[in-house]
Amino acid sequence: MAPVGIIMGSQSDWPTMREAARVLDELGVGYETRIVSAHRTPDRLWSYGKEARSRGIRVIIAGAGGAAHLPGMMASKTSVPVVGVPIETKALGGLDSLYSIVQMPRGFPVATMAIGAAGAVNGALMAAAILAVSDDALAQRLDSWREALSASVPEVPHD
Ligand code: RP5
Repeated sequence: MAPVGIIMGSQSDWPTMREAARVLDELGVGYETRIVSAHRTPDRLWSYGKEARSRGIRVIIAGAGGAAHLPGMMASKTSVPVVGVPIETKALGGLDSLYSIVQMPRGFPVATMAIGAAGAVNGALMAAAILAVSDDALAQRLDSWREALSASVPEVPHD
């Protein structure tokens, strides 16, 4: 069973969340993808959260936009760590998503990333780092990924 669940509130979130999938592919981390909406499919959210741990999910990356209740609701339903990705929105630029995800009441944390694609990429890296705590081979792959990123940054800007 895949250790990472990438979930999102809508099909429209996939262009952002596929960035997380891409990074997990690069790191050789298995994942599944699901559309789980807190508002439109609450029963699906409930059963996904209830079964996540017993199905072998070890980290959940949850992307949602607007009144973005998915990551927080998921965190209330499972003790599997939830990494939240605020989707950029047309109306409010994703600040609505960010505030909805980051301001969890005490007791039910969501590790909240940056708005948009950067957040999706970092969500995957955070999930990998969590798994790497007990997986030395993955820790090594994560270090190599970071070294490659550093090596790709030129010292001098060019036109
Ligand atoms: C949220 O509503 C989703 O996460 C999505 O970001 C937003 C808009 O969804 P659509 O109307 O595009 O399906 O639940």
